[in-house]
Amino acid sequence: MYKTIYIILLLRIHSTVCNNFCEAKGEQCNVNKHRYLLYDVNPPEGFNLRRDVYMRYAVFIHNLMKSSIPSLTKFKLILPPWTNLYHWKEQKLIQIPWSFFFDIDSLRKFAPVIEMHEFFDEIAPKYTKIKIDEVYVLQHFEDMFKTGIFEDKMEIQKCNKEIRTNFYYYNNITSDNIKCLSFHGHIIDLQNILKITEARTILFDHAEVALHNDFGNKIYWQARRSMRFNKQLQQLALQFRRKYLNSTDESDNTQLPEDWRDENHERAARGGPYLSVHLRQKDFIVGRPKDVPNLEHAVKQIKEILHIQGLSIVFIATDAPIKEYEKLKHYLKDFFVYRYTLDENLIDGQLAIIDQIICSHARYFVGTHESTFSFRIQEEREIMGFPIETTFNRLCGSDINSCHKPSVWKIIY
Ligand SMILES: Nc1nc2c(ncn2[C@@H]2O[C@H](COP(=O)(O)OP(=O)(O)O)[C@@H](O)[C@H]2O)c(=O)[nH]1
Ligand SMILES: *[C@@H]1O[C@H](CO)[C@@H](O)[C@H](O)[C@H]1NC(C)=O
Ligand SMILES: *[C@@H]1O[C@H](CO)[C@@H](O)[C@H](O)[C@H]1NC(C)=O
Ligand SMILES: [Mg+2]
Repeated sequence: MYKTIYIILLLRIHSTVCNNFCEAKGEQCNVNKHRYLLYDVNPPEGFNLRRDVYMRYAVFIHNLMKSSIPSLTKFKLILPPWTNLYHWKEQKLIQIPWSFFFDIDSLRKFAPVIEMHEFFDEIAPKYTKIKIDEVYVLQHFEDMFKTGIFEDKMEIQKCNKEIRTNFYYYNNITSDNIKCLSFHGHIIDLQNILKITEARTILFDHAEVALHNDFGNKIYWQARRSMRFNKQLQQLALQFRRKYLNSTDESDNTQLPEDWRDENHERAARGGPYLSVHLRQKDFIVGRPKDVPNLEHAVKQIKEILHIQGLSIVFIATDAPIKEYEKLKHYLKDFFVYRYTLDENLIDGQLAIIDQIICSHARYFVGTHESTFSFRIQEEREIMGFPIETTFNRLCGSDINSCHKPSVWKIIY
């Protein structure tokens, strides 16, 4: 009996040593070894578009798991750390893990994802440099824009601009093999790359160039539903709802099961007795006055909605400076106006998520035209099962005549 345990232990130790050895040498010694898919997104893109890009790659990997080609089923997806986002105040080049925002266990129920630090632990002994086997920087075909003829294809080509793969600003990750991949098409086409290589680590940069395969279908919504927020942020949002908005999941009928896979199709959410507004300002107000209201115009519309909906409480999520918010609150002094107060312990991205959670639980939501921040709130409300007409609404800009309601993307199970 002791002998057996001893042998098992020996085997264990041996296999770890072997793994480390192989990994350091980049050799193949264990047939079941994992492969790793990394991706990154064009630096100027914001948080909520990045969430959409994640979904494309999560669905991609989810489908690869079902592949009949064994080498394609071995991939894990590395969650790209959040660095230096344009909208965030902290401009330090730090790498923030996904667990700050999302519930990683929940993501894993959809696709085999790991955080960067887990990748480090799995792939290399500490304090060594990691060389990514193959890097593909996706780019658009320049000639397609010239000819106006768009067809699905991909090809290794000269790089359009100077390549700026930054490896998430880690100075211990490099690659000797960086190519530009002109690409037009859907993400499934990237399988062709994975099929013809034995590379163990592959990075797609400017990953947003590859489009969704199945936008809006059942698998898409599974991926979306798996993106539950970090539990601490959910808790903070709940406390705020209880304290200021008379809103609880029981009274609002917004309870969800612990596991997103147990969610049902019922459309029975009521929401807390408040209006929620996502008023995107900053870069949006400069670029698109026809579609995005200024403060005064927003106030007028908010009053109207409160009146029609018979509500007296309004929750405001906005990226406007605090002074602007104070002005807005003043204009709305006949109502109860709230925003989530800044919390020193949280970073900008976390505050933004709390804003999104509170907005999604309102009886009625109105967002900003073409803001991905608003889109993500709408999806959250679809998951909870709100009536369509309480979700797909937007504030109008100066061009009232062409202010159409947002597209309705209904949840599919
Ligand atoms: N806290 C908070 N942050 C916001 C709000 N609106 C925008 N932001 C910030 O600005 C960023 C907007 O970028 P993005 O996520 O790309 O959404 P989009 O540009 O509106 O499509 C968000 O990620 C937030 O960091 C808001 O209502 N509340
Ligand atoms: C690479 O650097 C990061 C940040 O400095 C560190 O956390 C990580 O452990 C390093 N990876 C390896 C394999 O040494
Ligand atoms: C809070 O909500 C409950 C049920 O939704 C309602 O009965 C109660 O009157 C509300 N309280 C206030 C202060 O609005
Ligand atoms: Mg943006």
